Amino acid sequence: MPTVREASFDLFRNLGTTTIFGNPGSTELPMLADFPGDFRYVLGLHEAVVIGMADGYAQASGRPSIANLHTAPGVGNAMGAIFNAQANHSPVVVTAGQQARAQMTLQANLTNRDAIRMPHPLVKWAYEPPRAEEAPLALARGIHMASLPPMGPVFVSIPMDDWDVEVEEAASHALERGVEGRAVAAPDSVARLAAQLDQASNPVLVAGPDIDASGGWDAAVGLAERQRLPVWATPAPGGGRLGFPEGHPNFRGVLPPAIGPVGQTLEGHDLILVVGSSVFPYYPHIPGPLLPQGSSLVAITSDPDEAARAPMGRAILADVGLTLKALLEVVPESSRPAPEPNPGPSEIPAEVPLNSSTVHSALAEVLPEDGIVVLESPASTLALRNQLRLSRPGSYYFSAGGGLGFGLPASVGVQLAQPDRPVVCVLGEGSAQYAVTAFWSAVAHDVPVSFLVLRNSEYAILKWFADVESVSGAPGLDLPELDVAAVAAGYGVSTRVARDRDEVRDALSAALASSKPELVEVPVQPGMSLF
Ligand SMILES: Cc1ncc(C[n+]2csc(CCOP(=O)(O)OP(=O)(O)O)c2C)c(N)n1
Repeated sequence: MPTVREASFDLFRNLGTTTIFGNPGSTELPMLADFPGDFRYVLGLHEAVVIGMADGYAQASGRPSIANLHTAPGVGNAMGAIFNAQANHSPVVVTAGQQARAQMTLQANLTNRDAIRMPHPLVKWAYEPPRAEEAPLALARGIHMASLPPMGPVFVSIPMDDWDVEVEEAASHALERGVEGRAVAAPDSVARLAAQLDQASNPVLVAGPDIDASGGWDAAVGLAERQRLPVWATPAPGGGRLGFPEGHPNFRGVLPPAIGPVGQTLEGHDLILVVGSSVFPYYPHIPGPLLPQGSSLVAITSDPDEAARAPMGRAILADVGLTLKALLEVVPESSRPAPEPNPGPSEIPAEVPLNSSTVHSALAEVLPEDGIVVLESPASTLALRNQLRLSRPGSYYFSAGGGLGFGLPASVGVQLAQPDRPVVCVLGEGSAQYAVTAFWSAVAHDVPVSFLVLRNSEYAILKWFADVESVSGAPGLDLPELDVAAVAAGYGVSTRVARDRDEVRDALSAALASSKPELVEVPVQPGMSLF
C-alpha cells in the first residue's frame, strides 16, 4: 500500500493541484522528502507570504491551493493572511506540521498543543487526524470543504511521523472522489425575481466579487443590458474582485462604504438587486436609513452567513453565476430607457508633483487589454478604479478583508496561476512592508509581476480616517525615508524611480515588457485621490 506521503501527493495530483506554497521547518521536512518531480514548491520567506501567494493562486486559478506552514509559530504568523483568505472566499488548504505523535502528550518542543483550535474562527474546518493512516482522508476532506460554497480556507495539522506510514486499502476511494456544490436557485425563486425586476419602475444592480469568482460576468452584463439596469460596484472594502465591467455604459461607480451614504446613493430605486456580495461591506459608521424610502432589496449569494446577517432584504442562497444565467433566461427585455451612458474616467489636470490619479491614468495608457491588477494602495483605490475602468473578468484582486500584506504575495500567486496575462501589483509604500519578502519569491521563482509603488511618505488613508473619526494628534501616521525601491533591490528586483507622468508611463511599459519582476517607485503627493 502507498505511504501517507504517496497517497497525499496522488490526491493533490488527482485534484489538479501540483503547486505547493510553503515555508518549511523540521516538522514539515518529512512531508517534503523525495519531492515528486511533477510538483512545484514555491518558497515564501514568511507565512504571510505563503498564504498570500496561495490565496492569489486559488482565486486566479479557480481551484483550491495548498499552503504548508511550520507548526504553531508558522500558523501564528499566517493568521492575518488566513483572515484575508476567508474574506476573499478563497479555497486555501492550509496544512501544518506537528510534533511526532509519540511526543505530543509530553509536549516536546514545537508541539502545536491545540492545533485544531488555533486557526479558529478563521477557517471553515480545522482537523488533526486521530490516526496517521487517515491523513490523506483528512486532506481530501479539507480540500472538498475548502472548495464547497462558500469557498474558504481550511486547516489540517499532520504529525511529522505520519508521512511514512502505509495507508489502508479503503483510502484509495478518498483519493478519487469528486464533490460538486454549485446549485442554482429554485425555479420559482428565479421566476419571482424576474417578475419583480420587470415590474419595478427603477431597479438597480449592485455587483459583487462572487460574480467573477462564479463565472457570472457575461450573465451580469446580459441582465443589466436586457433589463436596462444601472450598475454599482459593491463598496470597495468588500470588493475583492469586480463583478461588472467598469467601462460599460451602464456602470455608475463604486458604492460608498457606509450605511447612510449607500442609502442616499441608491435613492430613487424601488428595487435593489445585490449579486455576489454581502449586504453591504460597510466600514466607517455613518448612520442613516439602510434603504431608501419605498425600496426593497433582494440579494443572491452562495454564502449562508452573508444571507443570514444582512440587515435588510430577502436573500436567495444559490450559486451566483448559475442563478444569474437562469434569471437571464426568463427575464424579459425591458422597455425602460437605457441608463445615461457613463462618461468614463475623470479628466486630470496636469500636475507637478504627481498625484496617484495621474499615475493611474498613465497606467491606464499602458496596461494591456488582458492586464490584471492586484491592488493594495489604500488612498488610491478609488482613483485606480476610476482611471482604469477594468472590463475583463479576472482582472482585479483586492483584499476584501482589509488586512495589509495581501497584495504583494497575492500578485505572485495570481501571476503563477495566469502566466499568460500581465500582472501589475499596485502598492502603497506602507502596505508593501507587511509581506515584503514576497519580492524575493517573485525573483526566486521567475514571476514577472510589475510592481508599482506609490510613495507618499505617509499612511494617507489613516489621516483621512482621522478626519472622519474627528481624531487629532494621533502619532505614527508618517513614513519618512521609506525607500521601497532599495528594499526590493535587496531582494533582487530590478527597480526604477519615475518622477513625472511620462517617466511613469515609460517605466511601466518597460516593466510590462520584461520577463522578470520589475518595480517602479513613484514619489506622489500626500493625501487621498478620489478620481
Ligand atoms: C495588517 C494591517 N495592519 C494595519 C492596518 C491599518 N492600515 C490600514 S491602511 C494603512 C496605511 C497604508 O499605508 P500605505 O500603503 O502607504 O497607503 P496610503 O494610505 O498612503 O495610500 C494601515 C496601517 C491594516 N489594514 N492591516
